Amino acid sequence: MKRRTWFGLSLACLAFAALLDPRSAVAQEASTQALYKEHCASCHGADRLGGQGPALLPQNLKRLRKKSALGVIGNGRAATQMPAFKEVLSNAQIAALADYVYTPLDHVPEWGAAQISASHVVHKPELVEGDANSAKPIYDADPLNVFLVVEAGDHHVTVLDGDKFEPIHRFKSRFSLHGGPKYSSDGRFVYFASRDGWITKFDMYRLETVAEVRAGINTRNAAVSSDNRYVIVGNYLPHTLVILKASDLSLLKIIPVKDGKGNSSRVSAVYNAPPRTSFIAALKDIPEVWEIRYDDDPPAGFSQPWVHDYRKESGDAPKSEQFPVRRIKVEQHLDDFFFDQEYIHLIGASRDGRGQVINLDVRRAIADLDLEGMPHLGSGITWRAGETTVLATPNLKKGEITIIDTATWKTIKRLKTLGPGFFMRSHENSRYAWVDVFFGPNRDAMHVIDKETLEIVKTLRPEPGKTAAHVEFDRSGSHALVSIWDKKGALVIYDAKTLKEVKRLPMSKPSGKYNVHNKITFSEGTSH
Ligand code: DHE
Repeated sequence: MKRRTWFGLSLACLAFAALLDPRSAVAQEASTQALYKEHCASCHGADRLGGQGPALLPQNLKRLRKKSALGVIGNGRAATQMPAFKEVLSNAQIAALADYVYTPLDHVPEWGAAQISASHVVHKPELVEGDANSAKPIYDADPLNVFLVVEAGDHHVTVLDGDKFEPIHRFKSRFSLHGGPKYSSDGRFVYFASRDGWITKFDMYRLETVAEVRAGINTRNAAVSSDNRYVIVGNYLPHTLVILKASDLSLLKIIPVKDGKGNSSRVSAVYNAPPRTSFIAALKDIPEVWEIRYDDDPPAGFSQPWVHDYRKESGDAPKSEQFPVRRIKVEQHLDDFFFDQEYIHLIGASRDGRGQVINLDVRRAIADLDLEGMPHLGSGITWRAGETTVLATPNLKKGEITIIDTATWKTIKRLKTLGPGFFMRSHENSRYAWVDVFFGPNRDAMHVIDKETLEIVKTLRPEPGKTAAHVEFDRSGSHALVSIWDKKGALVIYDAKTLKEVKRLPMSKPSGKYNVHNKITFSEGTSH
């Protein structure tokens, strides 16, 4: 008995000494790495950059709380390949793995031409340019009134007939799509971006995935040129803009995002600006906006200054450089931004709520905006109100919609809402604008605003207790589709005039929905 006590004590002392020994932390890390190698690496990549499963880096896991990550490792993830580990691993091992995947890498991983090209797959070579046999869709519905609905709950996309509100097709997407899918100008093809950097080209007529490529490790969004020749991808990790050939997604150019002094930056977002035949990118860590021209000949009135500016700023750039970059210095880093319909003004805000209007032609700020909280300008919309055009933006921190007169850039109304909102929508043919109350106790509410009186005329609660979010109108503006943002969620379709529900389709956390016509015509009521 006595011997056993001594033995127990010695073990306890040894364990305590091990805790104090700095080498034990090293041993702990090595054993966690070994666990990762044994159980996770085959799907998530030996370097945590992702593979068949998503990347396991803090930047990519931002949307997943650590507590939920413990649950996913223990219980697996329904409708995916992710198995449950609670029978195989102890709670301490699961916690160690969760800590490990939330630890930043000690170096910025490389994701250059070799990695991008190695990830590139053309699934349907015969569809790369669109095939002659399928000038029409394989389904019987108006291809311009089709919606894509991204179902974030189980990482699928539904193709929805926008006249009958019936699903035509449903397919598995890459893990965690984010941002709006971007259509080619005729609506035949669509390009999705996932947070892990996968770009997928999908044929809307044949309902097939054409090609895929991983353009970054942590991606913000993608845009497609109006001439359908290029796709540009803005990345957080690494600090690059990547230009792909739109037909087959092969790599054309990587633009390192750096200022003249060698400081690099994440890309806040990149958009196509049709009248300018250029892409516009805002940067998160350098106070600059970049305009990247994609046409072969400089637009009239633009050519000489453009070439001159570019060559002056980037030194030895050859004259024939494709995709020249023109830099616009701004006063603050831009997190979130929006354009007027003419793409002359960029209306941007930093996360601390400072807003400014930048004239892209004269290349400087021309007005400050009177904004508060954290305006979500990326979700802003414009409409004609009386003699002027107004810009309205929801706010991620305050229960208000800020309405700004774009003639004077003055705030003309702060409309109180039941809480901070995320997305706002309207349509040229509708007298109403819809905005969600995404955060707080009233997250199940959806406000409907009269665009003339600038007052809330109705507050809908499509499913009490569940978040109602993100609206998109059909082609004619006669119906508005609302998401119930829940794994056991739904798409609720409203008559846009009577504001009465007409149909409800069960769906798995339908996050965003995107109408082909409204997107390709750059409708003023929707995101671009
Ligand atoms: Fe988004 C679009 C940035 C968090 C759902 N979001 C965008 C776009 C940007 C952006 C720049 C426009 C891209 C495009 O369409 O080309 N989003 C950000 C953020 O900075 C933020 C606040 C933090 C982050 O983690 O990146 C953020 N976004 C979210 C979410 O938490 C949401 C609600 C759920 C999710 O999927 O992650 C979300 N974002 C969306 C959706 C769109 C979007 C559904 C497309 C809106 C549209 O109608 O076009």
